[in-house]
Amino acid sequence: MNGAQSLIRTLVNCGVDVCFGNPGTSEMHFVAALDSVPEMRPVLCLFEGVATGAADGYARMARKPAAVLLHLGPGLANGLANLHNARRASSPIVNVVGDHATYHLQYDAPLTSDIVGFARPVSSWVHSTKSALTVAADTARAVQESRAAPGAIVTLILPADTAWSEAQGAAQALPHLGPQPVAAETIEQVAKLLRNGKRSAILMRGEELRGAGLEAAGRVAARTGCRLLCDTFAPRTELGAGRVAVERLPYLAEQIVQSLSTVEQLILVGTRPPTSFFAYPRIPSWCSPEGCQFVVLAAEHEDSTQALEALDATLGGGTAEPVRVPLALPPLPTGPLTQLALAQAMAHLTPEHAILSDEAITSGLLIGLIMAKARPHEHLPCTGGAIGQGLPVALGAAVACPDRKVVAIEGDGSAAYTMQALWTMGREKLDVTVVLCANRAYSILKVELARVGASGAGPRANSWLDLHDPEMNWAKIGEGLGVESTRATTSEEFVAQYSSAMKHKGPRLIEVVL
Ligand SMILES: Cc1ncc(C[n+]2csc(CCOP(=O)(O)OP(=O)(O)O)c2C)c(N)n1
Repeated sequence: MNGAQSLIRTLVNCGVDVCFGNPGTSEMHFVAALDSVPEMRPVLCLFEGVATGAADGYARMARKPAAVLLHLGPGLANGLANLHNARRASSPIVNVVGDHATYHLQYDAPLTSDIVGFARPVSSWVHSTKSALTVAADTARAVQESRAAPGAIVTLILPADTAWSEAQGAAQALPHLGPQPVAAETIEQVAKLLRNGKRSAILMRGEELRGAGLEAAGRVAARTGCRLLCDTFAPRTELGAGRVAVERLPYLAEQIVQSLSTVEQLILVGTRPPTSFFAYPRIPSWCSPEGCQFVVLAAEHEDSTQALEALDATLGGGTAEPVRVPLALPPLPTGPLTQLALAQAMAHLTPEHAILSDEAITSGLLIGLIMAKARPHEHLPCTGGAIGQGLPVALGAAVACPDRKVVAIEGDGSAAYTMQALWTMGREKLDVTVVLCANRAYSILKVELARVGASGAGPRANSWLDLHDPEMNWAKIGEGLGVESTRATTSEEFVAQYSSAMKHKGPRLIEVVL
């Protein structure tokens, strides 16, 4: 067994059996080893930002890491923006970065770079393997670090000679470092606060926004009258009819300020007090009211579901019926294909348990509101503000959940960053429907231009925010990358194309001309 085989076998032993990647010469032994470890599923991506974003989507849905194979420093650098997003999502990812052979580095060959320097800001753990003999142990440690609560990116650098030299077999998984329980005194303290008559809200972001955690939060709210809030870009939320009602914080700072204006106590679960996404002249960055008291019920590495369940029990146990989201399916639209019509059609037609990768930016504002009362589904937003993650996240989610329909709702500007994801969706025959909102503009930046108070913008400035000349033909781009693609210009066309996509399995793209 060589080092590359030892690496892949150890990954599989540790439960990591999907690898998104894009290889080069220094990773050829890794590539060759794929045939000797058939349990590992290799998913080829044509750009590293697709591979890292796919690993993020995979981790958010599978709740375990995928591996990512990257080609030296430049390959890693191409993947950094989506690693940044993944870090903000606390997604576990095992990055394997090939490097020159240890003895070759001294010659400063063209691809030599500071890999550790590229990796450090996005990784909780970086390690460069020194010998094939330690590959197995290093790999098991890497997986353990990435899975440590709440989940993190680790980077394992693998010089080519450690991949091709003789190794000492594979390692087994190390113990899982799960979330820490929250201390009983903390639960008592929060329970006391919730009984003191002040206006309280619980702000959530992580695991507790699903399943038992969400139910417990719903009961706590029903018992105490506190509000339930979640971060604007919480990595994975259960939405739709029947779910415990949670208010999503709005995007704009002044709207957050308005929403929180009456809150006297903010109880934080795996998150921090909300702030403005950007700084703007004359708009506050800090969005909580003056004098608001903050209490941490569970930090990110702690067990938020256990904390909410314990809080519920401390507050009284027994039954309390949470407020739930009612089902409100809008009618199917007819006529012009507006943002409202798009939202109504999607809410009407999207099946139960769908996964929605949301990077529609301005075209998605109504979709968020209207889908929230549609059939139960899960929502994956862009967590770190670096656009170009929606298509890769959809790809990774589809690999993690082959039995569920994945819908990626995309702005055309955002989709252009990582459109190569379409090719992998086609190659892997993934059940993803891409709704491509072609408004031919960076519309949000037109809003931001005004909000930041930038003056003097004329035709040249505005042309930087406009994508009309030339127009990207997304139906042809999708087709060219191996995905069945159509274009919708009216509500009737969109309804026909989207309902067909919802009924059939496999990759589809619908270019929505807005
Ligand atoms: C990596 C990265 N580069 C640039 C930006 C700045 N940016 C934010 S939104 C946006 C345009 C989005 O356009 P589109 O997806 O078409 O959505 P629209 O604004 O038209 O609704 C840009 C360029 C960013 N957020 N991330």
